[in-house]
Amino acid sequence: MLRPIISAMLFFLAGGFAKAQIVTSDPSDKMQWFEDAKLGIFIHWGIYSVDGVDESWSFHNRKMSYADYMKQLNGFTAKNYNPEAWAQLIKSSGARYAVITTKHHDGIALWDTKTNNMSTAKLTPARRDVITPFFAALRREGIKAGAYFSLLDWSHQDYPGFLKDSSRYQIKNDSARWKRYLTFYQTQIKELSQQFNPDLFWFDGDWEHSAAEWQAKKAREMILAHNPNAIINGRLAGYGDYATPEQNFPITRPTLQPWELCMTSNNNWGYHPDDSAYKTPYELITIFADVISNGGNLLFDIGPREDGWIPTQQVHLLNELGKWTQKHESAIFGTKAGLSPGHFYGPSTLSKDSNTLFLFVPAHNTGKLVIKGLYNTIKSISVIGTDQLLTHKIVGKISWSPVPGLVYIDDIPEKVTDEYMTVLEVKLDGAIKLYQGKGGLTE
Ligand code: JFZ
Repeated sequence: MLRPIISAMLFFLAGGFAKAQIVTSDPSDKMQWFEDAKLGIFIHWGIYSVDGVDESWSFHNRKMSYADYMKQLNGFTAKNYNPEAWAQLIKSSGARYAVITTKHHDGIALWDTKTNNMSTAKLTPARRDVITPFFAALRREGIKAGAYFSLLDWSHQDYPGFLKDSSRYQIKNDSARWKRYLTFYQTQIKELSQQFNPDLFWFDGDWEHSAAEWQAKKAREMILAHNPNAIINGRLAGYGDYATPEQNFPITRPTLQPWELCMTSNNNWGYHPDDSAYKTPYELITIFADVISNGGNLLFDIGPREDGWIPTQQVHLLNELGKWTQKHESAIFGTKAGLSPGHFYGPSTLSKDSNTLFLFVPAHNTGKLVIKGLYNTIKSISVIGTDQLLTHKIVGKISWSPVPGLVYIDDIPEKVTDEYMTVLEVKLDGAIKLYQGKGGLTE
């Protein structure tokens, strides 16, 4: 996916796996806030929240007619929209950034674009740009503000794609028409840059064309010319700054760092009142722990209703997540990827200096926790959010062998376990040193 970037990358080892650095004029530390942030909130808001249908895909997939889909314009009111309350909810979840759909594949902009009249400002009863007040509220709360933008626009007359298995035209047969589309979308990106100066551009919909067709390199350069610190996600046809698996949790640790998993709260991105398949707070928190254990960020999605109301289950998820992230702040934010399963069967993170190891244990875990292959001496083990200390025992250490013994940690008393995940802080005598041999004398 990030192939053009990969070929232009320097690889160096950081914390045991490859870290990608793009050779451009980007400030070298521009990714730092993102890597430390760990948690972002994704917002899918658009006219699809009027009838609660699939965002853009419902007409594209011919589940409903384009005309019926567009009738939703008349129902988008934003009448209870409270951007400050949204920002506070996001803040209370512990998230350090938010990404909102400024325009989905349906082509309806949520800001007052000058390129056409396809916007909430021009065609809906809301009659306004809903992005400006949200970005302002995020920034008041100290939250980084990201703009989701769909490169493809199924509503635009100069865009080749429209309904599934059909197209308006072929680029090769009408390059002038495609040129007009490129100018259109790039003008919209310029508007976003100039009006909102997003900390993060989250592109989507690149799959319908190649990097060359999209002029992806040019789009990247345009953004960075305006703000060299802007971060671009991995869906600009290879010209992004980080990788984005979606929904599907990677089984092996992504080699390309940083990375971000975006994930729905039920099984839909946008408001879908018929979808009650919500993740539980326990599922959300264990998934989040798994993501940060592997060095990634979680971009967790909510889908507000047309009036700006956020479904109760989503508010509940964010509140529960917030209680947990606040209690375990030191184990989450500003940490780096933890141990591989060979060393510990569960999620873990490491402090930046590698002197502290954080072990994440599912609620009401029974049975002994074991760390394998740890050379360091443990100074202390404590249960975060409590004053409980735990003892440990070194098992199977032969004095003349280089192989470290196994660390068996004492049971966590039930009374100090967390409802979702208990986190242990393991203080080491220095930077972590791991044995990764096969157990033999010479390895
Ligand atoms: C896209 C959109 O089509 C969808 O509506 C939503 O906005 C989501 C966040 O992004 O869907 C995708 C994009 C990329 C992949 C899968 C679905 N992918 O890379 O596998």
